[in-house]
Amino acid sequence: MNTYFNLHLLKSRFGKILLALTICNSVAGEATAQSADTIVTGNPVIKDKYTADPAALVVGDSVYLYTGHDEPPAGKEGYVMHEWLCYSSADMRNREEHPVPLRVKDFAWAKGDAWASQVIARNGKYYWYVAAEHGTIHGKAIGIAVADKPTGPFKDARGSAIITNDMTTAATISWDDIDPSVIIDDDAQAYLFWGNTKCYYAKLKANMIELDGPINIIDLPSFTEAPWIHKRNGWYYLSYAYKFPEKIAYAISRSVTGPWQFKGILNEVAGNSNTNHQSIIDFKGQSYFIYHNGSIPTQGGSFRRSVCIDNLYYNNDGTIKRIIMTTEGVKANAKAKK
Ligand code: FUB
Repeated sequence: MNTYFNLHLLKSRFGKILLALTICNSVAGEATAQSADTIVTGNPVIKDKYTADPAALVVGDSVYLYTGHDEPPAGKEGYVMHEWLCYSSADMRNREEHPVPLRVKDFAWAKGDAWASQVIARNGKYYWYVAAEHGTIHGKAIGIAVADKPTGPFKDARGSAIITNDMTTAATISWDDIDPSVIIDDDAQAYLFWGNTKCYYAKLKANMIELDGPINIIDLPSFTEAPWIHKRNGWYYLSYAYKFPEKIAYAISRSVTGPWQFKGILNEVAGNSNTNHQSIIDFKGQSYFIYHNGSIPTQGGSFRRSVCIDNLYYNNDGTIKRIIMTTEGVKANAKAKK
């Protein structure tokens, strides 16, 4: 069987570039073609910008998708990231982009690098935990912005970073304080997870912008970065980027503070990208795995990444089936309001 790809760039009468990708399968000389629509709105889900480090938040009937924005100039290989982006979707397949709600320059203490982030809601406010390069304390740091709406506008909630590199000495690298992920447990205690090479966590005060205890370390096999903490049916899930190039692995526990049982690989190396950075949510009866790869032709790659969405399925015992990364992406959620 020969598989080949026809790429058509069509310019609509509204001036938008529409990428119509038709996959044709040739079996014994007979060609069949998938619907172009299936591919146009499939993976990657954002085609007009390079997006990375997805973090999704369910708010009522919508999912807000926050991403980083890869903007390296032609010829440069390295992370060039100045801002975070925000999209919303009612059905996980179609989405709208909102005006840029947060830039790294909105944090006076930061000097660059709008790296991975997560937004979480509490008491009618939206707290955006971000990683950025600190301006005066060597290394990466974690800051928090706050807004009254999921689309912003967001502003620095503290005027300083909550985590700086001098607060974590277990790793000698300067970029171990990245990739924040936050959970509010059933007893209302919030926890911040983060890390690179070491996975850290600490309690947060109810105001969501101050630590409420010591910084702890979780021992996870081949932990690289990108912890994502979520809870479902009595199990806590700590998924993370595993080894390098990154796969995504996960551990489960009956308590947010562990002990954690390693459950193996969840997602394989993503196409054309050495990072994979996942977000996991449930929305209207379906579970989703949101991640990035480097699949936009022809410049896509490890520093020009693209967010993708595929289905995630749990087993009856709470473990998760291996993710199948697809070109088609997810169907429109049938339970979403029209
Ligand atoms: O986007 C910059 C960094 O690359 C993130 O903080 C990591 O998770 C990796 O995706």
